[in-house]
Amino acid sequence: VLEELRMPFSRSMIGSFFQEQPKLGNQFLEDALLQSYLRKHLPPLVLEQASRDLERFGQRIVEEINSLGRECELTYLPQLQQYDAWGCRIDRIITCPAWKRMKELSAEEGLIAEAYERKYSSWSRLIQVVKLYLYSPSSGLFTCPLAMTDGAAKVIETLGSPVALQDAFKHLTSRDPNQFWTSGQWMTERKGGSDVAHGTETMAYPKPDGTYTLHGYKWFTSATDSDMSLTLGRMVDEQGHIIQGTKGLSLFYLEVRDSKGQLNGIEVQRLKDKLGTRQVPTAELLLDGVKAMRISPEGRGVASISSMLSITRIHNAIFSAASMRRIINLAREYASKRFVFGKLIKDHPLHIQTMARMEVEARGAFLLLMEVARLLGLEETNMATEQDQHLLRLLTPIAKLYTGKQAVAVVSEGLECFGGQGYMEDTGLPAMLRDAQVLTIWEGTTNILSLDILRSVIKSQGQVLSAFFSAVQENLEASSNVPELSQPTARLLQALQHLKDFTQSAGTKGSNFMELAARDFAYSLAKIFIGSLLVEHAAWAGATDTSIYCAQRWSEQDLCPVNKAEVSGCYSSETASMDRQLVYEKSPL
Ligand code: UCC
Ligand code: FAD
Repeated sequence: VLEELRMPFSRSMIGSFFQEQPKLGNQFLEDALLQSYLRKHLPPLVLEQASRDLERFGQRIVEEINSLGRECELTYLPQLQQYDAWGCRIDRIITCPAWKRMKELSAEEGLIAEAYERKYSSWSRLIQVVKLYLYSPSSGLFTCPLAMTDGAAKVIETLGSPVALQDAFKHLTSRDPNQFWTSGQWMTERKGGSDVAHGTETMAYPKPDGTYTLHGYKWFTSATDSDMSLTLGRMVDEQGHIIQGTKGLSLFYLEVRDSKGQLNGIEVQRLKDKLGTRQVPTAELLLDGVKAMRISPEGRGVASISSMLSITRIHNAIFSAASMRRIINLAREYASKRFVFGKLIKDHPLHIQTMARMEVEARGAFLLLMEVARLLGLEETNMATEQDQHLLRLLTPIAKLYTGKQAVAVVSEGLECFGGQGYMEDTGLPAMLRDAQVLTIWEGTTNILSLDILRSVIKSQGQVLSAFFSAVQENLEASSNVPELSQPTARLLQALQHLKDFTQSAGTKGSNFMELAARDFAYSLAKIFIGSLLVEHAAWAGATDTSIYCAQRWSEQDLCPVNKAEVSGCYSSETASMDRQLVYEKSPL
């Protein structure tokens, strides 16, 4: 009675209603598409073993890893201590204990090792990708150094594991936390992160013992607490001559510290103040006599580091797909707890329509990621056909650019699903949006990757496109016995035909035309390919009705934007000139 008489909001009472918060469940068990994908593709024995490990890992994420991930942003952000008490330059990057624990845990879980041990033959890569997919949103961005570590291991393997790099390879792929190394990837300089060939001012001076010293300034170096790095430098010959452009660049291996723990000719000038990825130390580095080993043939720096770029771009797609999945799963949880206008939000059809649209995007991104991982696994075990190899080359930039953009949109929509709470820092949700924004920038911006797609088409003399057309066709053939899939299949086939027509006519229109079409072309490739994967998955006898529904929804969008834009004359020189006038109206430039 006394309780009833007390006024709410009096003295220490702060109201009686408290919203139940969304809880993180085992992300492996909650992911219906992931489970059905694995059931569809993995051989039974691999499926059994992998599922057991993934379920265990999913639980470890809930019980241990997720809070460590939050700690990486909350405890203290990376700091740079440039001097010790006595004025000596030490350039120590201080990271929090949780960040260090992530490194140990990554080794324990074999997050890199899994892919290189190849215990499950070609499926090892896919299983590693799935583990990283579960881990990413809880990793406190530790997947950033892991991406580069994986990329460095891949470069060494691609170079044929030269003796001088075998030790580094062992460290990068170790399961022993005391032995495990992470790697950096130092490409970007002040003049250019996209145009690396003209932006690289770092000079590499040969020494009599065959090694080099590097002098330059690296403008962005992430996870600078790493043990080693791969970097680009311009070779200086004995007469002091250099070669400008890409032909002057070589690839170098360096260890960040020597055996006494002293920095190897490196000064950390400052840590970057970033919108997101705040847990990751990203530094500007002065290279002043860094001891390094050239690991590519002279002038083959960009070509040699491209195998690292391929891996890190796939990691970018992992983070993108995983961020979408995580925000949807949390929003789904929340919608079953938040009660408004007389019912739970999950019972408001408009809210569920919003979430269903996010779900379609997330499923599409996931299947594209899995396809890239599957193809990579085949390539790494010498089981890839020529078509598989061409397809992998093409799908890697497509997956990076498309899923990165999707992630920003879906995570943003996801925050809105929590109303005002989605904007509150202590929910952890805003960090997801801040972090997602980087996915379209680092590892190549959307435009640069669109141009990379053209590079792959030109270099293969169109073979990557032939592989693409064949693969889409094969994916769609799977649906012939499923009447509910006839309409999406017909739409996708029509879009494919438009794309074929476009590529044929584009061949006669010159490089300026294709450059202007590059982004729409990339989006068309992405939309059609993802659509074909959704259809192929839905046609599987074990798939659910929702898979069919998802393929139907996907196919309702404009699947070939490049076609419509071309018809409207968007890639003509007149349009380019009008674009310029529009953007720079009233500006003196
Ligand atoms: O941002 C960075 C790290 C962030 C932290 C890690 C996060 C990982 C995600 C984790 C999620 C949590 S590191 C910096 C990333 N930077 C970039 O991505 C650079 C973007 N710019 C480009 O991609 C440009 O297109 C360049 C640098 C590749 C352009 O260089 P060039 O030298 O002007 O290009 P060329 O002349 O066309 O190519 C030189 C050679 C050619 O080989 P050859 O001579 O045999 O014909 C190309 O075919 O390199 C080859 N090549 C490639 N090969 C170029 N790109 C590729 C490719 N993608 N694949 C295969
Ligand atoms: P620019 O190349 O100057 O591009 C500016 C704009 O111009 C972009 O929108 C781009 O799309 C557009 N553009 C450029 N060229 C063309 C073209 N030909 N056609 C059409 N559009 C074009 N780099 C590293 O090497 N190592 C790292 O560890 C690293 N970590 C990073 C961490 C963070 C948080 C960030 C934000 C960046 C990091 N980077 C790193 C740098 C990153 O890779 C570059 O910022 C990125 O590649 C873009 O290069 P840029 O900044 O020089 O932009």
